[in-house]
Amino acid sequence: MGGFEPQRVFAGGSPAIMGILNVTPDSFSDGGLFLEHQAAVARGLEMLAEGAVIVDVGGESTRPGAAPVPADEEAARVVPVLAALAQKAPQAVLSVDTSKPDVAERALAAGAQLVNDVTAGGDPRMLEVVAEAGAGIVLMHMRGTPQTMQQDTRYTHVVAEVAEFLAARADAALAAGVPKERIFLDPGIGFGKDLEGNLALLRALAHLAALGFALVLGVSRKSFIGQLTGAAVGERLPGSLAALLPALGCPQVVVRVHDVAATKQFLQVARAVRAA
Ligand code: HH2
Repeated sequence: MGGFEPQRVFAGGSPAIMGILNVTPDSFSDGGLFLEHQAAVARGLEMLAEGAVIVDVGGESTRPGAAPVPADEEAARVVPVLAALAQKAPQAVLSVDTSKPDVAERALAAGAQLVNDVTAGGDPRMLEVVAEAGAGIVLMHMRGTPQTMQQDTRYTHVVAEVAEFLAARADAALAAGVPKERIFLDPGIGFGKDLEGNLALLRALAHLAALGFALVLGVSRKSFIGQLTGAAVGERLPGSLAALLPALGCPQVVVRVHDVAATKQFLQVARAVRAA
């Protein structure tokens, strides 16, 4: 279970695309869960066809102030979707967006190969679960929890603090037995940062890449784009693409996005121009 082949992620070059699949049902009706499942699997397959290399399946929202979801409920949302995608798209790299080791364990058994943990192994058992399964892990920087993270967004040196945190968490993952090529670092854009902090981290992406690990970058539709432009969530695609520019200068980056087809086209053209 869970064997992660890191070379598959960048086989098509960098940046590689991780498509976001949130299975967080807010609307229930008769048969709603089944429809939700079908729709989620269909969207996952669609993102793979559009050019995603990884599909990141999440069952708990990490929006500022979002309520926590019990492990059994979170697993019940993501495990059947991962199992169906593993069966229908064996070439895909499947990721589970969770910070709970129990959920990660069940997701890895169902066919996920990567754990996207926004708490960077905050629960120490997470790193053991990942090492044991031969899986990969995304270690993201966040200050506090989704409930508290926007209460204090002041840093003395945001880039240095985030880099120091990520280096320490990478050391913890290495010590737990996760090999270096299976570790991804993520500055956690929007997780306990204000506009200035988010922009400083984007500008310093190459500095974070210099830590020597592959990166994940999540900017898609985030509120800093709304702060800069006034655009509503559904209208932030152009800003989301612009925010990916720093990723083009780094050797190995995965970009986590909602709009896979548009991102693919943007990256194809941007990479061709850089290579010309
Ligand atoms: N952002 C979100 C969730 N998970 N994981 C990583 N590694 N990096 C990110 O930047 C990141 C993440 C928030 O975005 P979204 O999935 O759209 O929303 P929600 O968590 O509310 O479902």
